[in-house]
Amino acid sequence: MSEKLDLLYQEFQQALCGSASRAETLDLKAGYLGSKGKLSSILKSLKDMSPEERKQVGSKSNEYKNKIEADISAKLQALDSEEISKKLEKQWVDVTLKDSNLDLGLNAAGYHPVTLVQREIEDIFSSMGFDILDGPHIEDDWHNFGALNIPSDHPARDMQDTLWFPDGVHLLRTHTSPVQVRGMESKKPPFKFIVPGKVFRAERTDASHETVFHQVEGMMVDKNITVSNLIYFMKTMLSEIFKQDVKIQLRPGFFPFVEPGFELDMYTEQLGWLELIGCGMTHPNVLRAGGIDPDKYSGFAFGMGLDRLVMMRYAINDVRLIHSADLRFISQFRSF
Ligand code: FA5
Repeated sequence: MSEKLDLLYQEFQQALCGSASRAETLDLKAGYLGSKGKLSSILKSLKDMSPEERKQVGSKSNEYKNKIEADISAKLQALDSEEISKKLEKQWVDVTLKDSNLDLGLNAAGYHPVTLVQREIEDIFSSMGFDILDGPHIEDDWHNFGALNIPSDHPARDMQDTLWFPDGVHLLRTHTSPVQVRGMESKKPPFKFIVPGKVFRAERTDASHETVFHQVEGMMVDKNITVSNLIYFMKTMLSEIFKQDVKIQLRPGFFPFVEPGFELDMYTEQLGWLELIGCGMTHPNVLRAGGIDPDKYSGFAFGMGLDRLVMMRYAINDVRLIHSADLRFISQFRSF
């Protein structure tokens, strides 16, 4: 029996040598150590042996069992590292390799025109003491509508075609105005801030309408703020951006969160009058929703179409070019 065990181990070693995969190796293990395995059946037959033989065969079988286990795990390790080296051979990357034709966005195209104008606006407003805030793209009903004096049954909700999440509470913000509410929640008056960012509407696109576009919100709250403060900041910003005295007009405009409310249009030779900014004096209900006493403080707010401003600045005649990711378009702004 002792010789039979030696032979069994030799046979195992040969088979292990020929095993080329993890699966084969594990099969082999089962063939020897599994419940119906070759070594296991010898161990099972111990009960029919004489006490002397049982002792001898028992201890030898255990010795081989341990050896087989050790051999198997060494083999599995060897197979693993072989596989890793094979992968490394196939998938190596030369990190020092330079491809002079690689079209890196920054070198080839410069910054996106929206980024360029956004940065200018941020500079202009920070030089006038405004903070720059950010807010989430996924908003809730309260911040996008409720706190802005637009209750759930208000027809003004239909002015902006909203992309809702299935829970009926969350939505992709339709304007940057919810950050007015977040600003009021986090600051104590007096304060003034702007909020540049992306907004989303389920709109049909045309030359001046996109579904994803950019706005810059602004809000100023202090004692005795009036419409003349609003006009001053709007004119200063536009004159800085266009490097000239700009022609603007204010028309009455309805936004539930301001009273009075205005549409501000701007004129250029190429594009004529273009509706650019919604603005007005912050409605007392909105100040209250933000925890501010409207009897003590007043404020103005504005929401500007950044893409439209970019269009005027660079005489771009179709807003859809802005998100086209077309390098022929984007690379024209490299010099700014
Ligand atoms: C608003 O979104 C208000 N939240 C603005 C506001 C803020 C008013 C604070 C008062 C106080 P409106 O839907 O008009 O308003 O959009 C504001 C600006 O975004 C527009 O003047 C226009 O320049 C731009 N805009 C609107 N829809 C689109 C669109 N589909 N594509 C590109 N620009 C757009």
